Amino acid sequence: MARARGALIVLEGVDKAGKTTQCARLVHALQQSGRPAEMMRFPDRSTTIGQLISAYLEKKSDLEDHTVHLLFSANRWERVYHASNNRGCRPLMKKKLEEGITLVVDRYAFSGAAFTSAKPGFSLDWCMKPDVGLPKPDLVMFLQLSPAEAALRGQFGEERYETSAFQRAVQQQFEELRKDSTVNWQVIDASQSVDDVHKSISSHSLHTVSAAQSLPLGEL
Ligand code: DGP
Repeated sequence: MARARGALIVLEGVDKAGKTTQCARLVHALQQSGRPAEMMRFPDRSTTIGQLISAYLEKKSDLEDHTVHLLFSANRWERVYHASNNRGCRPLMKKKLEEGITLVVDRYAFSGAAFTSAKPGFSLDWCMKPDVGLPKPDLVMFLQLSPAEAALRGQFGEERYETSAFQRAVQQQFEELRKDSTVNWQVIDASQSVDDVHKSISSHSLHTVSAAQSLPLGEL
């Protein structure tokens, strides 16, 4: 009998919403309850494409906006399938899900669309196109935090995009994206304590992990 697949769970939100902390806590909680789980994050700066993105974000290089958008998307695609001619590479997203491992992903295609469409001259529709065909998350939790509250959590760093004005524009684009009812969005109030946010995220995730076992993995 085929093994039940793992769930694809994504956390999205503006910078400082607590995504990385919550992804790590969720993976730990799932593992503690006997459910195999691993964390992934995008951009994955460890690959060749990821290094180009990292240099761009750190403002060590400048790239044309369409070009960098496609690089972010390519960085997701390269982590989806196993590159069979690449010796020693790790089994990737699709294989892990098929092996029954739940993947908890820190940012995905929705960040891609929200961040690029926050720039002048980019439509959400165009921005989603390069990610069409990627595995569709079973659950996308949006950590809701106003840009004003995010700013109180500390200064933005030196990376590109880390300004309050740009983050406000990103937030608006996420609001548009959340209108897509074909995606299982859940909004989580990220202004609560870390423990309360975790409880909320865990409860949505446990439900999703069980439900995903009997559902085929969709495509964006
Ligand atoms: P992080 O490593 O999670 O701090 O993300 C790095 C920055 O890159 C953050 O400001 C969000 C932004 N970002 C993440 N994914 C994408 C994407 O696909 N496209 C664009 N343009 N920006 C992205």
